[in-house]
Amino acid sequence: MFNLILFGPPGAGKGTQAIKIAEKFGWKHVSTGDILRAEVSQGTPLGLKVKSVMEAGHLVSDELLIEIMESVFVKNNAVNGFVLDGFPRTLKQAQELDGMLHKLGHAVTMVLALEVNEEELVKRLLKRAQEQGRLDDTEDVVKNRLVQYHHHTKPLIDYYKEKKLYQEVYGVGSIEDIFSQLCSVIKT
Ligand code: B4P
Repeated sequence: MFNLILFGPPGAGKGTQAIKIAEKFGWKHVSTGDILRAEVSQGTPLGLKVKSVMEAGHLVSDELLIEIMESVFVKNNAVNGFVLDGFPRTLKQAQELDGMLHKLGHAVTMVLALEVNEEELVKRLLKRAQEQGRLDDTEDVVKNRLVQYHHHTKPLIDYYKEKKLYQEVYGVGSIEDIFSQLCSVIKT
């Protein structure tokens, strides 16, 4: 089973590229951001719990994310690959993911990071705010999401570099060009 983590700061294009990769390789796309947003819009108990956290641009607790991912793996035990988009985002989540996959007899296959400068990230997210009105795309919240990324998520680069799983692709340019670069480094 191919377990690809698509990694990068908010706005790097993870969601955009994850959908295309999952379609091309026939893998299951799992976006923890999408899962959480669906809970919020349906007003479930989980959604009510995480709404204000997400709107402030903070990370949802590791415990909740781990619970969500455990159920994703249970429900999708017949797939031949995963594209994980937005998970893991903390060291604790990364360690728990290793444990979950290990129990299933699997492991992370590769971590592909989209490298995008901060000016471009802010530009993209503010554009999306105008187009889609996502509540966590306002200027202050975007800044906070970037702070959270630097503080909690960026350290995962070293974690995966040590495991020799980490690879970077330049994430500025056309969506199609970036997609073909990503595909060229995915060796199935
Ligand atoms: P996510 O939904 O994962 O939000 P994100 O990091 O901003 O990534 P997204 O997928 O939206 O951006 P993308 O780069 O695709 O998370 C939202 C929130 O959920 C978090 O802040 C947190 O609160 C919570 N959460 C989720 N997972 C969590 C976890 N594991 N632990 C704790 N909390 C968690 O796209 C950005 C924009 O750029 C789009 O408009 C796109 O069209 C555009 N774009 C893409 N590629 C482009 C290109 N090449 N050129 C120009 N624009 C491009």
